[in-house]
Amino acid sequence: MIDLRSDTVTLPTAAMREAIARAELGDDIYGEDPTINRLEQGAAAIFGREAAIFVPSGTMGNEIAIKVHTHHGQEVICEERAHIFNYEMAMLSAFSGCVARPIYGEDGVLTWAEVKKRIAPKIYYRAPTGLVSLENTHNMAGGTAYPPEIADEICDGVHNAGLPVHLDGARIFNAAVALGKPVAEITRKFDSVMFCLSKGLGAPVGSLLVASRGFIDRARACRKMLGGGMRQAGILAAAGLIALGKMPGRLADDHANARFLAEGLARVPGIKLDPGRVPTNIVVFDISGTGMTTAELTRRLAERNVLMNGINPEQMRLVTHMDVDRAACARALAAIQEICKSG
Ligand code: TLP
Repeated sequence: MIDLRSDTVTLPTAAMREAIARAELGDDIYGEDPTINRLEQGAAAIFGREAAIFVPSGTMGNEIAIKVHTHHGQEVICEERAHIFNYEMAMLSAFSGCVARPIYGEDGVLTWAEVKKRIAPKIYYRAPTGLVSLENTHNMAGGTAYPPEIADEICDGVHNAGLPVHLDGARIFNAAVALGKPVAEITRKFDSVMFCLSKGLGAPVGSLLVASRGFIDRARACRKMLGGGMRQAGILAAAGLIALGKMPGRLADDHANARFLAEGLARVPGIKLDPGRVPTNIVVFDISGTGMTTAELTRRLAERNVLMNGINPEQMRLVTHMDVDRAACARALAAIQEICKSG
């Protein structure tokens, strides 16, 4: 199987499995798991922050951040294809009591000019804005990376309006590689950053939320509310330490493979995409011109041992990662070419 459904499907490396077996453990609810403590301190240092907290998933990291930043009855500004709005089970309402104020951004990238217009005026009959949340890279817009000056300008503007900014940086290391800048630099103006170890970095489980010490103390209580307090989870953090320390360096290979696939797909009749707009490891492409729905293409690809998903009836998404090499990408491309040729 060539599995291009997501970079979440990666399996732990041999080094990760070995580290899991040897991990020093303790009860993290008492703050006594040395491996988790090392991971949290390491993450905080890499991002130039005071503190970090290990959470089971990116979803939990984002939702804890929203909870800490907001009050019930507020609005959260985000891009309309954002993960927090579309794929987190309406938790920003269910858990934090907020509503989303979604805005469309070209390539998923918002600008201060657009955000500024949507910050609620301070009038007693308008729900106040509580938070602005950005996503970098933007998953469903095709793995796009925020130009740092645009993200910085949004952060400055939002802060001047007296509000915080959260970053869903599930794939922030992909953005850093694409931009050629360290994660600390491209995230420095955000009040909180969530990033995932379990995507391109290849760990089996886990994400981190980094922020100020006071914020992380409050996040720890919210994590417990959600049942996310884990005990000897150092076995997960051990793999996470390898993901954080060793894996960012290989993401450029995934980006090159995604670009290779995008260039090939752009030549298939009926498929629409601009390969120049594929900066990282995600390719979103329109197949409406092939006469197939994404459900049909997904099924026919699976018959050829290639897995990828539709994000709606017209758009497919594929994601490259460490468990698909260039040869596997070439085979996946050939399968699509064959299906589209045979009609
Ligand atoms: N994304 C998954 C699916 O949920 C769509 C994927 O396959 O890409 N933020 C972003 C930007 C994400 O892409 C994801 C996962 C998350 C948050 C949530 O992370 P997890 O799956 O660990 O809860």
